[in-house]
Amino acid sequence: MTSSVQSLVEQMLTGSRRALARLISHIENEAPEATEALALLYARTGQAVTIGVTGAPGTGKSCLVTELARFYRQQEKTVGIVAVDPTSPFTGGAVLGDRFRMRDLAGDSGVFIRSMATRGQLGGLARTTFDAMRVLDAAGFDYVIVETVGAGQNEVEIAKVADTTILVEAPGMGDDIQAIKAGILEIADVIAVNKADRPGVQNTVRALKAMLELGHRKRAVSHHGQMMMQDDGGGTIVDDFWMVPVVQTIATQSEGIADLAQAITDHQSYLHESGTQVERDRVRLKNELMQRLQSALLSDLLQKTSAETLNGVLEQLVVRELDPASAVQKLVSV
Ligand SMILES: Nc1nc2c(ncn2[C@@H]2O[C@H](COP(=O)(O)OP(=O)(O)OP(=O)(O)O)[C@@H](O)[C@H]2O)c(=O)[nH]1
Ligand SMILES: [Mg+2]
Repeated sequence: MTSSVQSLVEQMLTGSRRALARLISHIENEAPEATEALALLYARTGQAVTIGVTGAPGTGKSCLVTELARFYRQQEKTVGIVAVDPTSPFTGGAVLGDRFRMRDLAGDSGVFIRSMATRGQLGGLARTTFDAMRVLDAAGFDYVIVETVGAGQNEVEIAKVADTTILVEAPGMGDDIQAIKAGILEIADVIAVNKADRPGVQNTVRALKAMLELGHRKRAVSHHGQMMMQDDGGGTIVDDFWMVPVVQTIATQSEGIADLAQAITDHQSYLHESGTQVERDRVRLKNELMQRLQSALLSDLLQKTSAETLNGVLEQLVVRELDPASAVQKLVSV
Protein backbone atom coordinates (compact mmCIF):
# COMPACT_ATOMS: atom_id res chain seq x y z
CA MET A 1 0.00 0.00 0.00
CA THR A 2 1.60 3.24 -1.07
CA SER A 3 1.39 6.06 1.43
CA SER A 4 0.30 8.55 -1.22
CA VAL A 5 -2.92 6.68 -1.84
CA GLN A 6 -3.48 6.33 1.87
CA SER A 7 -3.10 10.05 2.44
CA LEU A 8 -5.31 10.80 -0.54
CA VAL A 9 -8.01 8.63 0.99
CA GLU A 10 -7.56 10.30 4.38
CA GLN A 11 -7.85 13.74 2.82
CA MET A 12 -10.94 12.65 0.94
CA LEU A 13 -12.52 11.36 4.14
CA THR A 14 -11.90 14.67 5.86
CA GLY A 15 -13.72 16.49 3.10
CA SER A 16 -11.11 17.40 0.50
CA ARG A 17 -12.81 17.79 -2.86
CA ARG A 18 -9.48 17.82 -4.60
CA ALA A 19 -8.64 14.42 -3.14
CA LEU A 20 -12.09 13.17 -4.08
CA ALA A 21 -11.66 14.36 -7.66
CA ARG A 22 -8.23 12.75 -7.90
CA LEU A 23 -9.48 9.44 -6.59
CA ILE A 24 -12.25 9.40 -9.18
CA SER A 25 -9.71 10.22 -11.87
CA HIS A 26 -7.68 7.19 -10.81
CA ILE A 27 -10.82 5.10 -11.18
CA GLU A 28 -11.59 6.58 -14.56
CA ASN A 29 -8.04 5.83 -15.75
CA GLU A 30 -8.18 2.37 -14.23
CA ALA A 31 -4.94 3.21 -12.45
CA PRO A 32 -3.48 0.83 -9.83
CA GLU A 33 -4.08 3.53 -7.22
CA ALA A 34 -7.81 3.02 -7.72
CA THR A 35 -7.61 -0.58 -6.55
CA GLU A 36 -5.67 0.44 -3.46
CA ALA A 37 -8.05 3.26 -2.65
CA LEU A 38 -11.14 1.09 -3.07
CA ALA A 39 -9.67 -1.51 -0.74
CA LEU A 40 -9.29 1.21 1.90
CA LEU A 41 -12.78 2.61 1.29
CA TYR A 42 -14.90 -0.44 0.80
CA ALA A 43 -15.91 -0.90 4.44
CA ARG A 44 -17.38 2.59 4.43
CA THR A 45 -19.65 2.00 1.44
CA GLY A 46 -23.26 0.91 1.43
CA GLN A 47 -24.49 3.97 3.30
CA ALA A 48 -25.71 6.31 0.55
CA VAL A 49 -29.05 6.16 -1.16
CA THR A 50 -28.11 5.44 -4.77
CA ILE A 51 -30.31 6.64 -7.61
CA GLY A 52 -29.88 5.90 -11.30
CA VAL A 53 -31.45 8.26 -13.83
CA THR A 54 -31.67 6.90 -17.33
CA GLY A 55 -33.60 7.43 -20.54
CA ALA A 56 -33.35 8.52 -24.14
CA PRO A 57 -31.23 11.56 -25.11
CA GLY A 58 -32.83 14.91 -24.43
CA THR A 59 -35.65 13.72 -22.20
CA GLY A 60 -34.45 16.07 -19.45
CA LYS A 61 -32.37 13.77 -17.25
CA SER A 62 -29.76 16.37 -16.35
CA CYS A 63 -32.41 18.97 -15.54
CA LEU A 64 -34.20 16.45 -13.34
CA VAL A 65 -31.00 15.43 -11.58
CA THR A 66 -30.29 19.10 -10.90
CA GLU A 67 -33.78 19.62 -9.50
CA LEU A 68 -33.56 16.52 -7.33
CA ALA A 69 -30.20 17.69 -6.01
CA ARG A 70 -31.72 21.08 -5.16
CA PHE A 71 -34.59 19.35 -3.41
CA TYR A 72 -32.27 17.23 -1.28
CA ARG A 73 -30.11 20.24 -0.49
CA GLN A 74 -33.18 22.01 0.89
CA GLN A 75 -33.47 19.08 3.29
CA GLU A 76 -29.83 19.60 4.17
CA LYS A 77 -28.75 16.36 2.57
CA THR A 78 -25.57 16.13 0.52
CA VAL A 79 -25.56 14.90 -3.06
CA GLY A 80 -22.87 13.32 -5.22
CA ILE A 81 -23.58 13.15 -8.95
CA VAL A 82 -21.93 11.02 -11.61
CA ALA A 83 -22.92 11.81 -15.19
CA VAL A 84 -21.97 9.15 -17.69
CA ASP A 85 -22.48 11.02 -20.89
CA PRO A 86 -20.23 13.13 -23.09
CA THR A 87 -23.03 15.47 -24.17
CA SER A 88 -24.23 16.08 -20.65
CA PRO A 89 -24.68 19.63 -19.43
CA PHE A 90 -22.38 18.60 -16.60
CA THR A 91 -19.61 18.56 -19.14
CA GLY A 92 -20.88 21.63 -20.93
CA GLY A 93 -22.81 20.07 -23.78
CA ALA A 94 -26.13 21.73 -23.11
CA VAL A 95 -27.81 24.94 -23.99
CA LEU A 96 -26.69 27.94 -22.01
CA GLY A 97 -29.75 28.09 -19.77
CA ASP A 98 -29.07 24.64 -18.38
CA ARG A 99 -25.46 25.38 -17.78
CA PHE A 100 -26.37 28.32 -15.59
CA ARG A 101 -28.61 26.05 -13.57
CA MET A 102 -25.80 23.55 -13.09
CA ARG A 103 -23.36 26.23 -12.16
CA ASP A 104 -25.07 27.32 -9.01
CA LEU A 105 -25.29 23.71 -7.97
CA ALA A 106 -21.58 23.37 -8.59
CA GLY A 107 -20.83 26.25 -6.22
CA ASP A 108 -22.52 24.40 -3.36
CA SER A 109 -20.17 22.49 -1.07
CA GLY A 110 -22.89 19.93 -0.38
CA VAL A 111 -22.93 18.85 -4.01
CA PHE A 112 -20.20 17.14 -5.97
CA ILE A 113 -20.65 16.71 -9.72
CA ARG A 114 -18.44 14.52 -11.81
CA SER A 115 -18.77 13.38 -15.38
CA MET A 116 -17.28 10.13 -16.57
CA ALA A 117 -15.93 9.62 -20.03
CA THR A 118 -17.73 7.01 -22.08
CA ARG A 119 -14.58 5.40 -23.38
CA GLY A 120 -13.77 1.80 -22.74
CA GLN A 121 -16.09 -1.08 -23.24
CA LEU A 122 -19.50 -1.71 -21.81
CA GLY A 123 -18.54 -3.76 -18.79
CA GLY A 124 -15.64 -1.45 -18.08
CA LEU A 125 -17.83 1.61 -17.98
CA ALA A 126 -20.30 0.01 -15.61
CA ARG A 127 -17.37 -1.01 -13.43
CA THR A 128 -15.78 2.44 -13.27
CA THR A 129 -19.16 4.09 -12.71
CA PHE A 130 -19.92 1.76 -9.85
CA ASP A 131 -16.51 2.38 -8.30
CA ALA A 132 -16.91 6.16 -8.63
CA MET A 133 -20.26 5.85 -6.85
CA ARG A 134 -18.53 3.87 -4.12
CA VAL A 135 -16.03 6.66 -3.58
CA LEU A 136 -18.86 9.21 -3.25
CA ASP A 137 -20.68 6.83 -0.92
CA ALA A 138 -17.58 6.43 1.27
CA ALA A 139 -17.06 10.20 1.17
CA GLY A 140 -20.34 10.47 3.06
CA PHE A 141 -22.75 11.88 0.48
CA ASP A 142 -26.31 11.11 1.54
CA TYR A 143 -27.49 10.65 -2.02
CA VAL A 144 -25.44 9.41 -4.96
CA ILE A 145 -27.11 9.98 -8.32
CA VAL A 146 -25.86 8.59 -11.61
CA GLU A 147 -27.15 9.87 -14.94
CA THR A 148 -26.71 7.61 -17.93
CA VAL A 149 -27.73 7.82 -21.53
CA GLY A 150 -27.09 5.34 -24.24
CA ALA A 151 -28.50 2.57 -26.30
CA GLY A 152 -30.17 -0.34 -24.59
CA GLN A 153 -27.64 -2.56 -22.95
CA ASN A 154 -25.44 0.29 -21.87
CA GLU A 155 -28.26 1.85 -19.89
CA VAL A 156 -29.25 -1.47 -18.44
CA GLU A 157 -25.75 -2.36 -17.30
CA ILE A 158 -25.14 0.94 -15.60
CA ALA A 159 -28.62 1.26 -14.20
CA LYS A 160 -28.12 -1.96 -12.28
CA VAL A 161 -25.62 -0.26 -10.01
CA ALA A 162 -28.25 1.95 -8.37
CA ASP A 163 -30.81 0.93 -5.76
CA THR A 164 -33.57 3.01 -7.29
CA THR A 165 -33.65 3.46 -11.04
CA ILE A 166 -35.65 6.29 -12.55
CA LEU A 167 -36.57 5.99 -16.19
CA VAL A 168 -37.18 9.37 -17.78
CA GLU A 169 -39.62 9.56 -20.66
CA ALA A 170 -40.99 12.58 -22.47
CA PRO A 171 -44.19 13.07 -24.48
CA GLY A 172 -44.03 13.23 -28.22
CA MET A 173 -41.25 10.71 -28.63
CA GLY A 174 -43.50 8.54 -30.77
CA ASP A 175 -46.14 6.12 -29.69
CA ASP A 176 -43.76 3.26 -29.30
CA ILE A 177 -42.06 4.32 -26.18
CA GLN A 178 -38.33 4.01 -26.65
CA ALA A 179 -37.69 2.14 -23.45
CA ILE A 180 -39.67 -0.84 -24.60
CA LYS A 181 -37.42 -1.51 -27.52
CA ALA A 182 -34.34 -1.15 -25.43
CA GLY A 183 -35.80 -3.40 -22.78
CA ILE A 184 -35.23 -0.92 -20.02
CA LEU A 185 -38.79 -0.70 -18.78
CA GLU A 186 -38.00 -3.79 -16.71
CA ILE A 187 -35.29 -2.07 -14.77
CA ALA A 188 -37.33 1.03 -13.92
CA ASP A 189 -38.37 1.39 -10.29
CA VAL A 190 -39.92 4.80 -10.90
CA ILE A 191 -40.91 6.40 -14.19
CA ALA A 192 -40.76 10.16 -14.63
CA VAL A 193 -42.72 11.52 -17.56
CA ASN A 194 -40.85 14.78 -17.88
CA LYS A 195 -41.76 17.75 -20.10
CA ALA A 196 -45.31 17.42 -18.82
CA ASP A 197 -45.85 20.92 -20.21
CA ARG A 198 -45.74 19.42 -23.68
CA PRO A 199 -48.75 18.09 -25.56
CA GLY A 200 -49.41 14.36 -25.48
CA VAL A 201 -48.34 13.84 -21.92
CA GLN A 202 -51.53 12.00 -20.98
CA ASN A 203 -51.07 9.57 -23.87
CA THR A 204 -47.55 8.80 -22.77
CA VAL A 205 -48.60 8.27 -19.16
CA ARG A 206 -51.48 6.02 -20.23
CA ALA A 207 -49.29 3.95 -22.55
CA LEU A 208 -46.64 3.50 -19.89
CA LYS A 209 -49.15 2.50 -17.24
CA ALA A 210 -50.73 -0.03 -19.58
CA MET A 211 -47.37 -1.58 -20.34
CA LEU A 212 -46.37 -1.69 -16.70
CA GLU A 213 -49.65 -3.32 -15.78
CA LEU A 214 -49.20 -5.95 -18.47
CA GLY A 215 -45.66 -6.79 -17.40
CA HIS A 216 -46.71 -6.94 -13.78
CA ARG A 217 -49.56 -9.31 -14.42
CA LYS A 218 -47.48 -11.60 -16.60
CA ARG A 219 -44.86 -12.02 -13.94
CA ALA A 220 -47.40 -12.52 -11.20
CA VAL A 221 -49.05 -15.31 -13.19
CA SER A 222 -45.84 -17.04 -14.13
CA HIS A 223 -44.69 -17.13 -10.53
CA HIS A 224 -48.10 -18.10 -9.15
CA GLY A 225 -47.57 -15.31 -6.70
CA GLN A 226 -45.14 -17.43 -4.73
CA MET A 227 -41.89 -15.84 -5.57
CA MET A 228 -41.10 -12.41 -4.26
CA MET A 229 -38.12 -11.76 -6.41
CA GLN A 230 -36.03 -13.54 -8.87
CA ASP A 231 -32.48 -13.27 -10.07
CA ASP A 232 -32.69 -13.41 -13.83
CA GLY A 233 -29.06 -14.48 -13.98
CA GLY A 234 -27.94 -11.11 -15.24
CA GLY A 235 -28.12 -9.40 -11.91
CA THR A 236 -31.55 -7.87 -12.26
CA ILE A 237 -33.95 -8.58 -9.48
CA VAL A 238 -37.38 -8.95 -10.97
CA ASP A 239 -39.81 -7.75 -8.44
CA ASP A 240 -43.49 -8.57 -8.22
CA PHE A 241 -44.66 -6.55 -5.29
CA TRP A 242 -43.57 -3.11 -6.32
CA MET A 243 -45.93 -1.21 -8.59
CA VAL A 244 -43.80 1.23 -10.56
CA PRO A 245 -45.20 4.73 -10.05
CA VAL A 246 -45.46 7.08 -13.02
CA VAL A 247 -44.73 10.65 -11.96
CA GLN A 248 -45.21 13.74 -14.13
CA THR A 249 -42.54 16.41 -13.95
CA ILE A 250 -41.59 19.68 -15.58
CA ALA A 251 -37.92 19.93 -14.72
CA THR A 252 -37.49 23.38 -16.24
CA GLN A 253 -40.20 24.76 -13.95
CA SER A 254 -39.28 22.68 -10.86
CA GLU A 255 -42.67 21.02 -11.00
CA GLY A 256 -43.37 17.52 -9.73
CA ILE A 257 -39.97 17.25 -8.06
CA ALA A 258 -41.43 16.64 -4.59
CA ASP A 259 -43.61 13.88 -6.08
CA LEU A 260 -40.59 12.32 -7.72
CA ALA A 261 -38.61 12.50 -4.48
CA GLN A 262 -41.55 10.91 -2.66
CA ALA A 263 -41.67 8.05 -5.18
CA ILE A 264 -37.95 7.49 -4.57
CA THR A 265 -38.47 7.48 -0.79
CA ASP A 266 -41.36 5.04 -1.15
CA HIS A 267 -39.22 2.74 -3.24
CA GLN A 268 -36.39 2.92 -0.72
CA SER A 269 -38.81 2.01 2.08
CA TYR A 270 -40.09 -0.86 0.01
CA LEU A 271 -36.55 -2.11 -0.63
CA HIS A 272 -35.74 -2.09 3.05
CA GLU A 273 -38.99 -3.49 4.36
CA SER A 274 -39.20 -6.33 1.84
CA GLY A 275 -35.57 -7.36 2.17
CA THR A 276 -35.03 -6.63 -1.51
CA GLN A 277 -32.27 -4.19 -0.64
CA VAL A 278 -30.10 -6.89 0.89
CA GLU A 279 -30.90 -9.25 -1.94
CA ARG A 280 -30.02 -6.71 -4.62
CA ASP A 281 -26.76 -5.96 -2.91
CA ARG A 282 -25.90 -9.64 -2.75
CA VAL A 283 -26.74 -10.27 -6.41
CA ARG A 284 -24.72 -7.26 -7.49
CA LEU A 285 -21.73 -8.31 -5.45
CA LYS A 286 -21.97 -11.87 -6.69
CA ASN A 287 -21.91 -10.62 -10.28
CA GLU A 288 -18.97 -8.41 -9.55
CA LEU A 289 -17.11 -11.25 -7.87
CA MET A 290 -17.71 -13.54 -10.84
CA GLN A 291 -16.63 -10.90 -13.35
CA ARG A 292 -13.50 -10.10 -11.41
CA LEU A 293 -12.68 -13.78 -10.97
CA GLN A 294 -13.11 -14.35 -14.67
CA SER A 295 -10.75 -11.60 -15.69
CA ALA A 296 -8.23 -12.43 -12.93
CA LEU A 297 -8.13 -16.09 -13.87
CA LEU A 298 -7.84 -15.28 -17.54
CA SER A 299 -4.99 -12.85 -17.12
CA ASP A 300 -3.31 -15.28 -14.74
CA LEU A 301 -3.53 -18.04 -17.31
CA LEU A 302 -2.35 -15.81 -20.14
CA GLN A 303 0.63 -14.81 -18.06
CA LYS A 304 1.60 -18.42 -17.46
CA THR A 305 1.05 -19.49 -21.03
CA SER A 306 3.65 -18.54 -23.62
CA ALA A 307 2.64 -16.99 -26.91
CA GLU A 308 4.14 -20.01 -28.65
CA THR A 309 1.92 -22.43 -26.77
CA LEU A 310 -1.13 -20.30 -27.48
CA ASN A 311 -0.32 -19.97 -31.17
CA GLY A 312 0.44 -23.67 -31.36
CA VAL A 313 -3.00 -24.54 -30.02
CA LEU A 314 -4.61 -22.02 -32.34
CA GLU A 315 -2.89 -23.62 -35.34
CA GLN A 316 -4.13 -27.03 -34.22
CA LEU A 317 -7.65 -25.59 -34.18
CA VAL A 318 -7.22 -24.13 -37.66
CA VAL A 319 -6.07 -27.42 -39.17
CA ARG A 320 -8.83 -29.27 -37.26
CA GLU A 321 -6.36 -31.34 -35.33
CA LEU A 322 -7.94 -30.22 -32.06
CA ASP A 323 -11.43 -29.01 -31.16
CA PRO A 324 -11.98 -25.77 -29.15
CA ALA A 325 -13.23 -27.45 -25.98
CA SER A 326 -10.26 -29.83 -25.87
CA ALA A 327 -7.97 -26.90 -26.59
CA VAL A 328 -9.25 -25.17 -23.48
CA GLN A 329 -8.76 -28.34 -21.43
CA LYS A 330 -5.23 -28.57 -22.67
CA LEU A 331 -4.45 -24.93 -21.84
CA VAL A 332 -5.96 -24.88 -18.36
CA SER A 333 -4.31 -28.12 -17.33
CA VAL A 334 -0.73 -26.99 -17.95
N1 LIG B 1 -40.43 22.00 -22.15
C1 LIG B 1 -39.60 21.38 -21.33
N2 LIG B 1 -38.31 21.27 -21.65
C2 LIG B 1 -37.49 20.63 -20.80
C3 LIG B 1 -37.96 20.05 -19.59
N3 LIG B 1 -36.92 19.45 -18.98
C4 LIG B 1 -35.85 19.65 -19.75
N4 LIG B 1 -36.18 20.36 -20.85
C5 LIG B 1 -35.29 20.79 -21.94
O1 LIG B 1 -34.89 19.65 -22.66
C6 LIG B 1 -33.55 19.80 -23.11
C7 LIG B 1 -32.74 18.61 -22.68
O2 LIG B 1 -32.62 18.61 -21.27
P1 LIG B 1 -31.46 17.81 -20.55
O3 LIG B 1 -31.70 17.87 -19.09
O4 LIG B 1 -30.15 18.25 -21.05
O5 LIG B 1 -31.78 16.35 -21.10
P2 LIG B 1 -30.89 15.03 -20.94
O6 LIG B 1 -31.84 13.91 -20.93
O7 LIG B 1 -29.95 15.16 -19.81
O8 LIG B 1 -30.08 15.05 -22.30
P3 LIG B 1 -28.80 14.17 -22.68
O9 LIG B 1 -27.91 14.11 -21.45
O10 LIG B 1 -28.17 14.90 -23.80
O11 LIG B 1 -29.32 12.83 -23.07
C8 LIG B 1 -33.05 21.11 -22.57
O12 LIG B 1 -33.12 22.07 -23.55
C9 LIG B 1 -34.01 21.42 -21.43
O13 LIG B 1 -34.16 22.80 -21.21
C10 LIG B 1 -39.36 20.17 -19.29
O14 LIG B 1 -39.86 19.69 -18.27
N5 LIG B 1 -40.12 20.84 -20.19
MG1 LIG C 1 -27.88 14.89 -19.68
